[in-house]
Amino acid sequence: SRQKQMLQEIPKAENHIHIEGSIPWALALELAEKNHVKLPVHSTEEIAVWSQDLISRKGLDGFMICDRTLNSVCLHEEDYEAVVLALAKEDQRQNIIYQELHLDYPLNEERGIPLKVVMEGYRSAQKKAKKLYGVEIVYIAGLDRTLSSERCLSFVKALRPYLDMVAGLGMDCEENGHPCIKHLESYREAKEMGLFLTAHAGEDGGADNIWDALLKLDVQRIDHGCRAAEHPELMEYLQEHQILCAMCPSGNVYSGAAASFEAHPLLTLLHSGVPVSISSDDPPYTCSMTEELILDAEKMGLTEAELIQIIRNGFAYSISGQHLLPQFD
Ligand code: ES4
Ligand code: ZN
Repeated sequence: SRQKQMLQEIPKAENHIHIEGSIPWALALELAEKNHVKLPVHSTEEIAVWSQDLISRKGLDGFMICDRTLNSVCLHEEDYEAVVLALAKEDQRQNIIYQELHLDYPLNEERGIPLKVVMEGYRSAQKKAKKLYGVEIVYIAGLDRTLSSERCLSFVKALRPYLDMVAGLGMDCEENGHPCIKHLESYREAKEMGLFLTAHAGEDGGADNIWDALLKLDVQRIDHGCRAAEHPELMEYLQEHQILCAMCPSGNVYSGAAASFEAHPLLTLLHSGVPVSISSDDPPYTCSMTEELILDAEKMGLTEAELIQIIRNGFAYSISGQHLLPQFD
């Protein structure tokens, strides 16, 4: 239809996607073979069945098992580069011209991979993505919130040599039992380093966790923020302070954070004046950003004006993509 074509062709900015959760399945299998890494799955068909089962039974924790398992195929600098370049090539196909990628180094650290290996691979891909595909990639360092505050803080400190490529700090992985406040020190340090601050909150956890992220960690953005829709005061704060909620409806439905697309809180937030944008989170498990927009438009009944507003927000509230707005308009 005409609307589908518009969503396909319009320049887009994606604010919320995780590298480790976005490794194309065929590439993951290829890297597993090259690096002699044993996986519990051996074909894209098996990965589809295995991941759907985990996510439907365990929600967000199931997503994280998939992320951690498939990411284990990355061992060398060129593997990390290949993953991000594959994402950038796909961006070009969808006309995503600017993308903010969460990189969760700690998922690699667990397997003994040095920070330098991961970061140099990602740095090289960032440069090539611009040259080869015209895609501007901005990295957000993600804290695996399940790790100790000490380990997260030392990760933040270790980012100093990479401030030319990393623009923000985020916090992700399993939310239940790991409130934002646990990583207050990391956020203090990151703020001092001049990093943009965001955190996943209000997906698995409650509104209190969103308040803590805003008032104690001083974040400039909330990833997801679903639970805010149940609290008028919180929505008013987000509206007043123009805090973007970078939402991923498919991910929320699959993880159980939202009961259905129809019951997803995005429209409530949008109608309360909260800036929201739409992203894919982990596209192999959810869908591409373009498919996400098409699906949400259909299921939530988003108008064309609302869709344009949401897509525009991706640039307007981005870390450093505001200069691309004229290209969008
Ligand atoms: C993630 Cl909280 C969350 N959701 C989906 N994918 C992820 N990767 C890392 N954290
Ligand atoms: Zn996420």
